[in-house]
Parts: sequence; structure tokens; C-alpha cells
Amino acid sequence: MVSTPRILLTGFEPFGGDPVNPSALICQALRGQRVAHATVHAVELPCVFGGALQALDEALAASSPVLVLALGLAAGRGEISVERAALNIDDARIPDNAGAQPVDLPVVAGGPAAWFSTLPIKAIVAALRQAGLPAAVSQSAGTFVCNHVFYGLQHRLAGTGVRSGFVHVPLLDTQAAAHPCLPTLPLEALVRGVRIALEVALTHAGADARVTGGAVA
Ligand code: PCA
Repeated sequence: MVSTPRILLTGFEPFGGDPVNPSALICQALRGQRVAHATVHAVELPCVFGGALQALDEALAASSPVLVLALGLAAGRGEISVERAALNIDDARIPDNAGAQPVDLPVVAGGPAAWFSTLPIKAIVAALRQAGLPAAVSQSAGTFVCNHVFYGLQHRLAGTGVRSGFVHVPLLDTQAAAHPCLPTLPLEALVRGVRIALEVALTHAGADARVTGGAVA
């Protein structure tokens, strides 16, 4: 039997006192769905340094994906943020969900300073904007657990030919009351945006699009 190629889509459990994490809700919405010629294998990662990468390793082994997209929440961002680079640094502003707060430690001791996304990030931003969704390339995924997972993901898949990368999403509109003044988007828009990102990541061939992807000059 020939099985359908799998996309691994990861999100995070809630953290930092928020009762929900939109990245996990997007995973729930897309779990088992068909995107282009592939099927979505969706996994929720713990918001824990180390533990998140263990869960990622299990998910990679269980799914043997052709594409991996990791998602996380970036409260305060107004756009769907397609991340360009992961830094080899853990530097936590708040404790993770296991109480750890690493400061200035490498994600992978002796690893390169950074890994780039292997997704066509500009083509994804262009497709999202074409669909009427706010989107931008982000030049930093921060130094908390999202960057930790992004770096670990790129480190694991380097040279394999499996495309992988990270997208940060804004808060949900349902979280607006708890976060006055911060930008939000409805879940429907986030799910639609992530589906577009997956489609482009799977099907875009050749050089990345030549559009400017930055949020601010
Ligand atoms: N966002 C955090 C960790 C989990 C999440 O969804 C971050 O940006 O690092």
C-alpha cells in the first residue's frame, strides 16, 4: 500500500498564563486534512525547553514527513509572521511550563549560530497577502521555546531535503479582552493562512519569490 505523504504541523500548549494557544487550535483544525497531495499530522508540543524537542523527535519519527511547519503564538504581532532564522540561543524572559528559565545557553552546544528556514518564505508571504491576510517575514523568532524548537527542527533536518520552518501567529480575537491594545485575528483567518502556507511550501518550486517581506523598514 502506498501511503499519502505527510506534513508534520506542530503547535504549542498554552503558556504564560493564557488559557489557550492559537497555534494548538490551528493544529486541531487542520489535523487529518488533505493539503495538495499530503495529509496533515498535527501534534501539540509542551512549552518546555528540552521537552518540546523530545516531543518533536517522537513526532518526526512517527510521521516521516515531507514537510514540517512549526507554529507558535507571538502576542503583540499583528501579522502572520513567517520566520527567517533560528538562533542557537535559549534566553527566557519568563519560566517555561516546567519552571525552567535558561539564560544565554545554546540550544545545541557546538551548533552553528543560526539556521535559516528552508521554506519559500517570501512566496508564502506573497500568497498570504494575495489572500487578504496580514503577513510579513520576521527576522527573529525570539529566544524562548519557539526559537528553541525552530532551531532544533532546522538542525535535525539540515541536509535532508525535507523543507521546514516556523510561523508565529497573532493572538486570537477571543483573547482580546485579556490583552487590550494588542492586535488579534480570528481563528478562521489563522487556519486559512496556515493552510495557504502549507500549500505554497509543498508546491513552490525554484527560487523564492522576490518580494519584500519585512514588516518595517
Ligand atoms: N510561543 C512562545 C512559546 C510557545 C508559543 O506558542 C514563543 O514564541 O517562544
